Amino acid sequence: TLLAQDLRQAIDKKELVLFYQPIVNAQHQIQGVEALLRWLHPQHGLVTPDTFILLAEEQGLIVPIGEWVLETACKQLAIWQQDPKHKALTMAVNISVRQLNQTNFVDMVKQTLARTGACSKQLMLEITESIFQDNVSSAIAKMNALREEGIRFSLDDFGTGYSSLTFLKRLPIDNLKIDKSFVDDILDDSRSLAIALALISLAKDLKIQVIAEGIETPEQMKWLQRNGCDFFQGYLFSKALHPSDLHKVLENTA
Ligand code: G
Ligand code: G
Ligand code: MN
Ligand code: NA
Repeated sequence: TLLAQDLRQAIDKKELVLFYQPIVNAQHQIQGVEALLRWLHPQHGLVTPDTFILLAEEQGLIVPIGEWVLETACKQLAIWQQDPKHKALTMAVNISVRQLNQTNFVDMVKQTLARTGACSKQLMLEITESIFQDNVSSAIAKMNALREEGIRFSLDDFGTGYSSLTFLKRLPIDNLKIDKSFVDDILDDSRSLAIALALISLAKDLKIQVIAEGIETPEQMKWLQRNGCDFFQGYLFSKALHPSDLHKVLENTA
């Protein structure tokens, strides 16, 4: 079992690692990456976040861990920006609702950008529908403050949570990420297909770009592309990679 005490020390012991999953356009060119956290645990090996993010949230550790994630991702972004081949890449970072609820969230993000020298226009913050359970107005105010700085927002895991279309209309987001659970079924299940089509059409009407996640087959890719998705992410292109492996991929494709 994973222990809170160990997680508390994981940052200092440098056991946390950010992996990066490429996000591609319709021509399969890498436009950016999503940062995905891993814990290189001394006993359990590489642990994925679905098993420890909840622990981190319960223990109040998601705030310091989230700050480490943002800092690390922005440092990587700043390095790419020095390189003519990679300077257009975007960096997407998952933000827990508990982080967004911190009163200093806006300042923390601005300070991290200033400290690392990363360009705000290439940072995307991914939030989930769980923000609808809390103070939505306050979340929207923070999002607007950060969007004034050039930062963009994506709504992640869309369709799996509690959001209503009314909220979607109010939310200042730039991208909608269609959840893997819909992508899995589009070719076999007429209901998933109908929902995916409705989401894409709604996003278009709201002038929001659509990123499809969890794409595993060329058939899924073809369908999503034909039906108006803008960006694509999934094992068909690449899993999340260790920074050194991502570096090799970028060098070979740019
Ligand atoms: O990386 P996947 O492979 O295992 O991620 C599992 C879940 O953990 C996803 O829901 C993803 O959004 C979440 N996650 C990954 N990295 C981070 C992170 O840095 N912060 C937060 N809050 N969630 C993350
Ligand atoms: O919730 P969020 O969308 O942030 O989490 C992304 C999660 O989905 C990560 O755990 C990531 O490793 C996983 N993932 C990304 N692409 C694929 C895919 O094509 N297939 C599967 N099974 N998982 C994927
Ligand atoms: Mn995500
Ligand atoms: Na998702």
